Amino acid sequence: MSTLSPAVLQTLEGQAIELPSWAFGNSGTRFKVFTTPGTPRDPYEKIADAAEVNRATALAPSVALHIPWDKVDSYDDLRKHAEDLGVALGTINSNTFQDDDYKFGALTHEDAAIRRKAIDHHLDCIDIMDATGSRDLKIWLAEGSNYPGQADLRGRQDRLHESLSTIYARLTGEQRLVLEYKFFEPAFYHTDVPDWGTSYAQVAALGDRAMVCLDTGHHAPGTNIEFIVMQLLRLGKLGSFDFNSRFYADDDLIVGAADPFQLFRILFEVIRGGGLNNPDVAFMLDQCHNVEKKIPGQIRSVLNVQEMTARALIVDHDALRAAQVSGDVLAANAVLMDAFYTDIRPALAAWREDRGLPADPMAAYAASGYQEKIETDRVGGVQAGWGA
Ligand code: PSV
Ligand code: MN
Ligand code: MN
Repeated sequence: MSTLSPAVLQTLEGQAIELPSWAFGNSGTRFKVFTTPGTPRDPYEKIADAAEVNRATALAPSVALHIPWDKVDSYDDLRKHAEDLGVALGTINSNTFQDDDYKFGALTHEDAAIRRKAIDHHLDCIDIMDATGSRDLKIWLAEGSNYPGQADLRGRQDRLHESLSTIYARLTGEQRLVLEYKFFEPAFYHTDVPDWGTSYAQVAALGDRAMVCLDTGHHAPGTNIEFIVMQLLRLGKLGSFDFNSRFYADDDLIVGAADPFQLFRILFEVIRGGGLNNPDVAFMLDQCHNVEKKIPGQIRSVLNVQEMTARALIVDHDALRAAQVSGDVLAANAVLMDAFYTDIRPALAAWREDRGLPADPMAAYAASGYQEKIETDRVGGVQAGWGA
């Protein structure tokens, strides 16, 4: 059995992966939303479910909220509820993609009144951050156009800068703005923040507390995502990850399910760039569980990240460097592949037990009775927000 060194275990102990509240709501495709028994009926229940993931794994100490999907009367009260369950409220995600006014844009809109409305929504989100104690405001924009000529690409970029500057100016203390990019969808011809370069250019123009969010599902097929990770870390602008996996488009499937090797390569570059226990880099899931149970889906996800992190941590760096420097291509590749192919699951299970955690968090959750209880107690759970 492969063993993990004390240094590796210490690094793993510091790992924290934020869960998205919307992963616990019902979700689906544009064809059908399948409801899952036991689905939370309000943000309080979503947080309770997220706390179960943390209880089973000790990997998920915070929960991201999405506004207005997670609107409540008192965020102080929601914060206390989370703290009572041993978790914190994390990133606040804005939403400018479900309002008729935003059909032709929000922060980029030609009409100053609509831009103002979208900016005000973000300022409301920052008010919420003040109450929840959240550090990050995450902005993903559904803005773009479908036909060449439909929109003035340059003007929209300029207006985006202006709008983001107004939002950024409202941040205080440690608060940050993270700007997510996505290459297409819902717009198909052009998207206003389609790639890391555009996100980087926009946040660099704002200041030190504006960073890029990299969602692993938001790239064209074949994109070398780990190269982008390396570059953003090198530039000091990688603010956060949205982890998920994809086969085709923005599938939002369980991270590490479609391509565990890609996840390994990404985490290897995170470690190489000093990003793993760097507080400037937030690790988050951005997933939906359309056909599987949601809580075990989230447990599986954080375990996948932990497992690939452990494999990336056992790469023999000295051997790798020696092979790289001497130009031994195959030896260098073999060093990386040796780590990737090492089954560290038994070692991780033993380590969990040492720390008083279940060796098999999936089995422990299944045996806990929580799923049966929520399926009995909760009737009429809510949708994650898409189409709600
Ligand atoms: C839409 O693509 C999206 O999946 C983005 O990745 C956001 O992070 C998420 O929705 C929540 O707004
Ligand atoms: Mn995302
Ligand atoms: Mn997405």
